[in-house]
Amino acid sequence: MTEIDFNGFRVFPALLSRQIQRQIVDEVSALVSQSPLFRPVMPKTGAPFSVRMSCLGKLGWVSDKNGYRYQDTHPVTGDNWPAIPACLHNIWSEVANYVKQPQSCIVNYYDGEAKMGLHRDQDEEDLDAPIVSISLGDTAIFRIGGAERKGPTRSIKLSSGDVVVLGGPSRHFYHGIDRVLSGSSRLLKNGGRLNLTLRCVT
Ligand code: MD6
Ligand code: FE
Repeated sequence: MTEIDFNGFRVFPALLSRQIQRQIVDEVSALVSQSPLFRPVMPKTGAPFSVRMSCLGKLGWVSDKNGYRYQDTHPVTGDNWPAIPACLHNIWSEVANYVKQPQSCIVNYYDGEAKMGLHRDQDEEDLDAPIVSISLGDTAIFRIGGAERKGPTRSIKLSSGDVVVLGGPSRHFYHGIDRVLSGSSRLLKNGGRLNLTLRCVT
């Protein structure tokens, strides 16, 4: 079922069963313990992000004083990123409607205070491929606008188990997280929200 579908922006509310959500959290938590969450900083200003992040797959996205980019190693450990688990490839196959499989999964963790400013994802070379986003844990207030930063936006609640696809024109739309509703889910042991975004990069 898709509740919202415009310009290739699709929301699949509660696509993932509680059992699958738990399986994903268990598998991703084990991988993130080898490839720990780090706090990126903004290029130029060096201001820290409020989210902490890690990545899975051949390529991971990093942000530091040198800019935004994809690279094949973790910026702190220097190790390659762990592989994307099969359960995430399966979700991509179910909703992405794209010939390739994702090469990268960005793992974002939001504690009570974390949010993410309005941005577009433009560091991928394959700008035709959709991005698939999986929400786990506390509910987030997601904001989506259009191709221009100044245009109108709407806000959508994303709950644990919801899956979003940014495909077609919406692949280039501004979006962000206004805030996370602390304590709204009991999925994650320590609370907070986990967001997984699957991408094709090259
Ligand atoms: C988040 N998501 O849900 C942030 N980017 O925590 C994103 O920034 C995002 O949901 C590209 C495509 C889908 C997304
Ligand atoms: Fe994004």
